[in-house]
Amino acid sequence: HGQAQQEWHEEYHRYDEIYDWYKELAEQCGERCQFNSSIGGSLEGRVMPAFHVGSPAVGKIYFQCQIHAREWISGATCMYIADSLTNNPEGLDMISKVLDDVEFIFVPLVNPDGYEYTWTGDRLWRKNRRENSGSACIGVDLNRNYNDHWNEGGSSSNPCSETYHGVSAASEPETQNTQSYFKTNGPIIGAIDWHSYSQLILRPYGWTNQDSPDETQLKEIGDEMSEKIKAVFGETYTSQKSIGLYPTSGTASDWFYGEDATSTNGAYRAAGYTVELRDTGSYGFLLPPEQIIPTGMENLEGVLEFAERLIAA
Ligand code: ING
Ligand code: ZN
Repeated sequence: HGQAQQEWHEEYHRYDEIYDWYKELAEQCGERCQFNSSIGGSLEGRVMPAFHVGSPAVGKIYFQCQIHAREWISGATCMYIADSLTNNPEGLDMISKVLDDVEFIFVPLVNPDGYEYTWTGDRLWRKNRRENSGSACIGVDLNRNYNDHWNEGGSSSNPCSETYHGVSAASEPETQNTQSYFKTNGPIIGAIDWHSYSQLILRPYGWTNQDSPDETQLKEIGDEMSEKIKAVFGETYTSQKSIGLYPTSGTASDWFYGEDATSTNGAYRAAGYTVELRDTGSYGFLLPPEQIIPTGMENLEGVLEFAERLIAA
């Protein structure tokens, strides 16, 4: 371990390699970890794995990664965080304590078809690879396809749009697989959908300007994560309400949170966030691999703060 893992986090990797990496991480970890080889298949038939580490004495925290194909730092950061939690290379007390209370669930490859396409076709592809009937344009934006206020603004009904919301709520297998895995593993106390770029910590809601019923607490958690992240290398991740960036609906993080008894997430009011990773625009989606480890290091501190706040809540 050690050196080999360090090198792993100095490059981006293909779908197959990432799948195998999580499988091995779980194998060498033993009974504290679990590898689920498939939570379901993508449109093109690629399996979507899940990785678990820790014990759920207090609760479960769910992370999903790479929902947007071109945001490579999302998947890379999830691997850095999964590795650090599992192997705790610095022997941090904080990590072993958190793992006694919390089970972390990673769905590392939410959009496997789109991700592979960024390696083989178009590096800046965002959506999945749905062939839309009646249109020559490909793809549904999975982060407008969740079953929470679907098609209520900030998404598009044009299949050619980057924010095309699909034919119906949760029409896409990748959306269905993540929704059902989240519910099967419920109740989830907190969840983060990892994106790039802009360095933001976004809390509910995206679909309305109203504060969520948990605004005070969710703001506090976001603000604290932002501080912890800044303390590592001085990077600013702005903590704000999601709609403050722009209105959206049908997003994963609003669905994680839900908002009332009619919510479909089966885990009423999980603390749901979207984190936008590095950078603020110099490289954008094309973040150099040298920034994987620093991005991972600062966000590991954010994650530990997130977990501790939720444990204390
Ligand atoms: N940005 C997110 C997007 O899906 C977002 C921002 C997510 C806003 C969730 C509100 C809620 O548009 C990127 N870069 O994908
Ligand atoms: Zn994104």
